[in-house]
Amino acid sequence: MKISGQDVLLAIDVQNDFCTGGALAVPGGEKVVPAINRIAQGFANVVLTQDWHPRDHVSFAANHAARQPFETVELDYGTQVLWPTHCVQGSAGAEFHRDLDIVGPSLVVRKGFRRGIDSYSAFYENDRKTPTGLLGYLRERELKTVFVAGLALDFCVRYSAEDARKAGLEVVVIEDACRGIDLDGSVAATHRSFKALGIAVVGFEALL
Ligand code: VGL
Ligand code: ZN
Repeated sequence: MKISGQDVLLAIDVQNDFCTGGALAVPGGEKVVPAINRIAQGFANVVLTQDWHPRDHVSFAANHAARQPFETVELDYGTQVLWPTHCVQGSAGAEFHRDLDIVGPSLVVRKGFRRGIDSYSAFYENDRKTPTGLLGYLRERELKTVFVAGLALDFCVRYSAEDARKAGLEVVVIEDACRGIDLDGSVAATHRSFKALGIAVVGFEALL
């Protein structure tokens, strides 16, 4: 697979809190870092996302009376998983993993920064309609194929890949440059969804 100037690498939430020792550690999360570093060298266009929550964020179990992490609540925009407090704005947990080595031009999209709404996708908040602006950025730059990697496969990678595909972009998920949380079969559901939507899944060596 040859990478062109119309391709963009979208590296999702490669942050300390999603790596071993972090507040919402994804098993093996840090293992995506060397793969993403390698792949990124081949791209002229890279977009990073950064989960970026205020401390009183609605997605944190600690902000709901008598609720535990990984339970769900019904909010005005739909069902929301309650998470351990993670990626608090300005905290060490919200920083990119120290070994993430993206050089050259790149755009950072911060998401989940409004207290009352979560944002898994790089494109839309969890009401599924408030845009982050990334789609406009890709369109204006005439970027047509989005290669997605990062954390977590079954949440922010999944939602980002699905939204890109639904917007008419070609989407390739780099499976071994992702790791999943896997709540109630969410990794298997993610693979079924990718198949149904025509989202390609490859290993990172296919891009070298
Ligand atoms: C994520 C849960 C909560 C993710 C972010 O990056 O997949 N998951 N916030
Ligand atoms: Zn989050």
